Amino acid sequence: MKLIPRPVEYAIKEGVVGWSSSTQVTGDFPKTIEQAKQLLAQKSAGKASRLHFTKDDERIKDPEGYAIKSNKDVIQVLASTETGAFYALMSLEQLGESGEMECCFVRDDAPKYAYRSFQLDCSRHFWTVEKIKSILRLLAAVKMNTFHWHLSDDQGWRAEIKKYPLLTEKGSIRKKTQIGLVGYSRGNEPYEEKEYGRGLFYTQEQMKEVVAYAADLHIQVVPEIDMPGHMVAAIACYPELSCTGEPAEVSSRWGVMDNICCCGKENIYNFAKDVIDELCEIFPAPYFHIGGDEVPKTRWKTCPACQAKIKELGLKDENALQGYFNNEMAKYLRTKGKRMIGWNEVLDASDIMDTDVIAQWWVYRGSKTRELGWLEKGGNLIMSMWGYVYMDHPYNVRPLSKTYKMTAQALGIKDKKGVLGVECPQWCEYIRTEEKLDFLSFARIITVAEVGWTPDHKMDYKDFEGRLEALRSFFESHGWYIPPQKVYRGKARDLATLTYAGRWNMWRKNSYWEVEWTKKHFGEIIKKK
Ligand code: TNX
Repeated sequence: MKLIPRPVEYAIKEGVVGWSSSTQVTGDFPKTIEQAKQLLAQKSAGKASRLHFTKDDERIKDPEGYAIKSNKDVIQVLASTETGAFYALMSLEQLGESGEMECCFVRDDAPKYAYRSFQLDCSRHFWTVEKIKSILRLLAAVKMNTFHWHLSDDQGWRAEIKKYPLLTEKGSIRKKTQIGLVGYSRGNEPYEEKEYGRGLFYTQEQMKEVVAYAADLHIQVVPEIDMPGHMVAAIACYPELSCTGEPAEVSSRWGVMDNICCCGKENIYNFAKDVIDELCEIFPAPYFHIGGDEVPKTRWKTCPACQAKIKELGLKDENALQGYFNNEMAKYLRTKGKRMIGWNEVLDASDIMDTDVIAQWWVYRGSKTRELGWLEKGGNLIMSMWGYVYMDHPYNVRPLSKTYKMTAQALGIKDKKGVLGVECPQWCEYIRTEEKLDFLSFARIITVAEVGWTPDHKMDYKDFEGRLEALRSFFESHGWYIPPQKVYRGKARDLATLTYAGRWNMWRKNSYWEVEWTKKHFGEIIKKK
């Protein structure tokens, strides 16, 4: 079977049916019919056939679900929404690569999770609108429905905000860029001594363009403004956002910064609401990501304004102050019909956190009890564990097979009712070229797509690999290159036997090795095309 993600149920039938520019497209769902026509027009003429879409709410209950049934003359699609019809088209595109396809039966296919997402860090390194669009097209091909856009961080602010023009005039630029990890703990890591980021940001028009392009592919775009930590780029423009108010520079170094926003003063609350106001005009998705990760409380502990706020509100401690900030943001977003998402540090104050806040679980904070307890309380989670899905690490550290194992069960979740879905985040500190971005992202996106769609009992890694290889030429025909099997399989290594330093060392070595490898082999394949 040549299909990723693996459908709930699939059978090959006897005979073949045409899939070419000679295929006639008819039925319900005008938008998908138009897309089908465009897709088929790119193929050469072939055996006559018909692709027919029928709206059937009785049979297809899931709004993203669909069914396909074909014989040698007609491909029949059932769906209840344009999205379901579009996903049928995406399945057919994979099945019908060569101008015809085997007759088949896909019985009532539907996703395991409603939220299937990819995150791209556009702060540390900037990616063009064209690049983002080509990744969105891959997300659609594998039925992912969310693009989480990481638009701000310590090292660069990338979203135009009209009320705060400095954010992109100044906050997008850093003086130099850290290019290696060696010596980091001693503070003598290597840098490229070159300004980065002037003019590298998205205008509001460009963000709207991405949203519209994504919407055509049934993908929602969830913007993230990371707060109150990871905000040095904004603080460099508006120092009054910090506890001390002293001048700061956009960071050139990676990591977790002590200089965070002051949640004792009103400045950050007002700033955040203004930014949310402008972005909500651009992003219609019912979610907004406020980041909330890696917020060291060092400065809050000695900040008179933060301490006074803690007292005034009767809060337990600094974590509770972040909890208060999060709740304020969640409340404001609710007035705009949006639910707030935050990295799972938002649960550091889980006792006071509003339960409609969604926690994106990327790291164990002590134990799992807190996150599991959040689910029991009726809260929602998105599964995004770094040890399974992070894409900035080499395949030798994290083979695709490891990513494939990120099931609710593996994380100790008994009742997955509160699990909204899955996301694979791509962090781009050390990703400076599109080649490396492609090399590290495409194969893992495809893997996570199946993790988010296919029922756990139908998941089988060996079978997945077989389909990935069978679809290699399909993906490559779109420019989505997949590393060779021996690379994405990684080396069979037990990471648990390595020391922490040993792991980092391997990460470093393999990163260098992969960059070289990418240039040599991947670069050549791309050039040939
Ligand atoms: C942790 S994951 C971060 C990011 C880094 C990433 C590097 C998360 C919420 N925060 O700021 O880029 O590790 O892997």
